[in-house]
Amino acid sequence: MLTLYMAPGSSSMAVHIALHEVGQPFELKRMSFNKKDMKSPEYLALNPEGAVPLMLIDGRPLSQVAACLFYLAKKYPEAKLLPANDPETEARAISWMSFIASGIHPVARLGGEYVRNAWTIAERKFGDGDWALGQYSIADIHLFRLYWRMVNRPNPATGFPRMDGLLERMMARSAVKKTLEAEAALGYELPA
Ligand SMILES: N[C@@H](CCC(=O)N[C@@H](CS)C(=O)NCC(=O)O)C(=O)O
Repeated sequence: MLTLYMAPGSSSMAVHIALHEVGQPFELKRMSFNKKDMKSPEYLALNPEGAVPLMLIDGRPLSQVAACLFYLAKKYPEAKLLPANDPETEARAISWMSFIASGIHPVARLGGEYVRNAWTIAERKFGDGDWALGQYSIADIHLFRLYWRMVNRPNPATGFPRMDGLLERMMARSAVKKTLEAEAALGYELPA
């Protein structure tokens, strides 16, 4: 059984999308920033990082967006979230997800030039294709979540046509629609 500890609109949204993509049954545990759920002793015992996402795989905790996405893509190859048996493409997925986690996510709240620089790098790295790795993958899911969040903040940075194209292609996917509907119904409670 798969269980996702999540807060609507936050980093956990990427894992929520991937869970819909793989089509496996899962349950959600809704966490609240306002109630400081991620810092409760019970949760810290499960995830000492004090953050979402956390996925339980038959009760065993797995943290970090990149790790959860990688697990789902490898465990359920029929969902085609990573090309099978291709070490170079897998490495490119890790390159993207490492950059997203270390180069885009940490600057998201700083705004201004920090955000603009991060998305300028992403725009260049993305190239002219439809998807980060040439075909749809977990890298697109991870990238989409951050870009979706950025464009939904007040005064978003603009001028990233490749990221706008990715946003549009992602919003057309049924897994993304289901995730956005479910998370909106739970209610957003995001930090500034
Ligand atoms: N590098 C982590 C980042 C996770 C993270 O920062 N999660 C935020 C939500 S976007 C969180 O849960 N913060 C806890 C808090 O603010 O109390 C990942 O990729 O999973």
